[in-house]
Amino acid sequence: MKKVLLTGFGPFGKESINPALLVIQELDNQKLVLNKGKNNPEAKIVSKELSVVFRKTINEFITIVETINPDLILSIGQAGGRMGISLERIGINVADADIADNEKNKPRDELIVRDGPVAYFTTINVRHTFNEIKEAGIPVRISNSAGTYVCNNLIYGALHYLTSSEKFSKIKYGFIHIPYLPKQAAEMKKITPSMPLSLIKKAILITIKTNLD
Ligand code: PCA
Repeated sequence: MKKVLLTGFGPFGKESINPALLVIQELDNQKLVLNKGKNNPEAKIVSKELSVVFRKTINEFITIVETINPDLILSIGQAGGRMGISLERIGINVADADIADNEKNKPRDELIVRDGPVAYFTTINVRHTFNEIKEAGIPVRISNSAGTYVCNNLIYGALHYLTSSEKFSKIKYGFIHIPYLPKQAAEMKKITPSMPLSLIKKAILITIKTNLD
């Protein structure tokens, strides 16, 4: 049976929840039937939380990949204020924070990997995934910037590790930024976009099915 690793971040900044963590917890241990007509589950989800801490998140990621050896990896993070599901296309070699991470690091204009390439593309099929999620009636965009905070740190660090690894270079890696939940948005003074967990969950399952072959 194929293994899908989902990673998600916990709360950070002023937030007390992170929908990324809630959704991966709901999906943990779920089994998937990939092709209609077959009854046996062919993939299993394993979910792991990563720290909202620069560098540490990459080291945790590497340890988890080496333990689990998954076929596909999707990392999930919150992008509060975005209108829908964001399929991230790229991670850049920049760590530049406007708010401190959960261990009070606040890098400014730093490289993630000295002498590393400027950027890495995520390795899931972003366009095909976009089409499938849209087809299911869920608001989705392809995003060309995951920012320069901890999520981008993970994307760049994960892809730098995977692409230069002999053992893991074939593992596909994707990153999905998700909006606030309605209950988070309801607390805000300004009307703010949000998406229910059920739709976020559906978009993640579509992404998995689209990219596992
Ligand atoms: N979102 C932040 C870090 C953790 C998360 O869920 C980001 O977009 O960088």
